[in-house]
Amino acid sequence: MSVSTMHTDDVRELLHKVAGFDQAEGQERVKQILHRVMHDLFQIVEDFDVTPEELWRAVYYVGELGQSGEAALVAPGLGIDRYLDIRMDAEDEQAGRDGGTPRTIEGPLYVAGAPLKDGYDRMDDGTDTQAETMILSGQVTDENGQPLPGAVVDIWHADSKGAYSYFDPSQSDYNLRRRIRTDSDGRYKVRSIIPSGYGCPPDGPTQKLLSLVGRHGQRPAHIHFFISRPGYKHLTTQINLSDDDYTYDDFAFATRGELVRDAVRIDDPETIRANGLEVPYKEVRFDVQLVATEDESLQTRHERPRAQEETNS
Ligand code: MBD
Ligand code: FE
Repeated sequence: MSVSTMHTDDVRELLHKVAGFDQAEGQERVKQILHRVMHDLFQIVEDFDVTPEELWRAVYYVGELGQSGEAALVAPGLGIDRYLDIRMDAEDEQAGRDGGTPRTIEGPLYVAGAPLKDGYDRMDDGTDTQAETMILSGQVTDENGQPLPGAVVDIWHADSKGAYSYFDPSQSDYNLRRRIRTDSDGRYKVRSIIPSGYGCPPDGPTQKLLSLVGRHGQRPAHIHFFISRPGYKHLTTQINLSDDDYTYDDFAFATRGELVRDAVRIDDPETIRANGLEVPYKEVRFDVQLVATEDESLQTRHERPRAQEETNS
């Protein structure tokens, strides 16, 4: 049965009151956006003849999503994070501050306040015996290739099971999370382990929705970065390792061609010893170019809820 009620006075008045348009209190911007959201939701119900059963299932899905703590996980799966990047890229281009290393999404698994070291540190606590050793290094420069000393490279990644410390309480505090201040030559270096890709919890609401549209919930092996220095645009990015089944098939849409890196196996005994290691390891290089800006609001990461980060909102 298909009926048309969107243009009736009843629905118009209902939406007007739902959005608080008849109230003096409240925020105008919220009213306008909520009005549009509810109007468009009702329009979808009309256009697709959504049944009460379907609509209630969706309402309870939202509840389930909140209870599971997966709201910020389904978001990248629905392209929200990628869409915001597309917008910020377009804004940068319009303002003439594009260029430098490309941004890509932050994801929901950052933890603020990782140990801060000069030039080098080891990121893993040595307990992940499945994992291959990784030496990750690079140089931070401006767009002309001038080295940038004193930049903070904030790095986080998963273990060999694809799990992140803090969210995986079995890992030690700040395992696989470090901040490295670049040396006088703009360089940073860490010893860590090669991460595995991430998979959404198979029984959670995110995977449930993805499966309903025939999608998987896998990310390739990747390493996250925040890179900042006064006078330069804050950069949120990641590298995705090549040779992963999902390198170009990421459920979170974070892969960008310029951000794919090989993990190169090093088994030459002299090189191994020169790096203070005893066994073969994999080397990953990631050089970063920052874009200069005088706008201080662009020099720090934008606000969002983050673990262990104080927010004012
Ligand atoms: C991750 O590790 C991640 O980076 C994103 C974007 C989503 C889920 C898990
Ligand atoms: Fe991640």
